[in-house]
Amino acid sequence: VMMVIGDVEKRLNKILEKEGALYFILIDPDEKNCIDIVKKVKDYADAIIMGGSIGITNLNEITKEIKEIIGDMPIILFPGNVDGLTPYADAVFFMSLMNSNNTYWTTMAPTLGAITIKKYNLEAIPMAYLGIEPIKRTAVGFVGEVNEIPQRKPEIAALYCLSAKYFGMRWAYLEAGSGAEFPVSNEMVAVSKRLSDINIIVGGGIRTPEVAYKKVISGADAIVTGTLIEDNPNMVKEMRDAIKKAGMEKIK
Ligand code: 1GP
Repeated sequence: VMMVIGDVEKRLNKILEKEGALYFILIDPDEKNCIDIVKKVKDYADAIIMGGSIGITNLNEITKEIKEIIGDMPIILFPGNVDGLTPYADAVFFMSLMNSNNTYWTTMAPTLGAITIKKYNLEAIPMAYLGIEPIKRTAVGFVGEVNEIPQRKPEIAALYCLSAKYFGMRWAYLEAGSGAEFPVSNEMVAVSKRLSDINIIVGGGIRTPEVAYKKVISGADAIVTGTLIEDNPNMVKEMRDAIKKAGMEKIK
């Protein structure tokens, strides 16, 4: 069996081995000042992930511009739909919203997008995208028709992560939704990591370095922040420091 792992994923795994945790900054290309945000945060993220659930304007131009600013830091697309692809990125999270009620989001959107990914020569990184309570109150929960996983049932998230692993996915994203009132619980992160041992990304509603620190200690391999950095780019260093501190404690 050939494992097709490209440069971006290899590089992320290398950082994980050395530093124990990754920090991804989510940039919404529809945000008016996204270029200014990238300029402020470029030295602190391990990758820029790019996407949004509603509307995408000028993705090619914006991605080109961001690439010029960040140099060799990877841009990984986090597409909200089949139109969230551009050849100017390095990679794409090839994802199934596994707990959507609509097969468009579990399999049809990725299937329709697949040929574009090939044409654009993007590295596809296989990822389970899992919608966790309170995601229904956020844009992605609404658009993605998510059958949200209750926070009180961490073992359900863990089972999805194990299923994802058996499907050959190397990453799972526990998503509470952008701007969520509260993030995915530490316990849910812990059991998901323990059962599946694939790379666990945690995002949605993470607003403080302390919270990020605990997610990593619990087992998160990568932390995503979007809203926090849009609102307050000056937090980026503190966030990175907390994530890396927890990562180092985890691997020593
Ligand atoms: C959304 O998990 C990300 O996909 C980021 O969420 O905007 O709440 O940081 P926030």
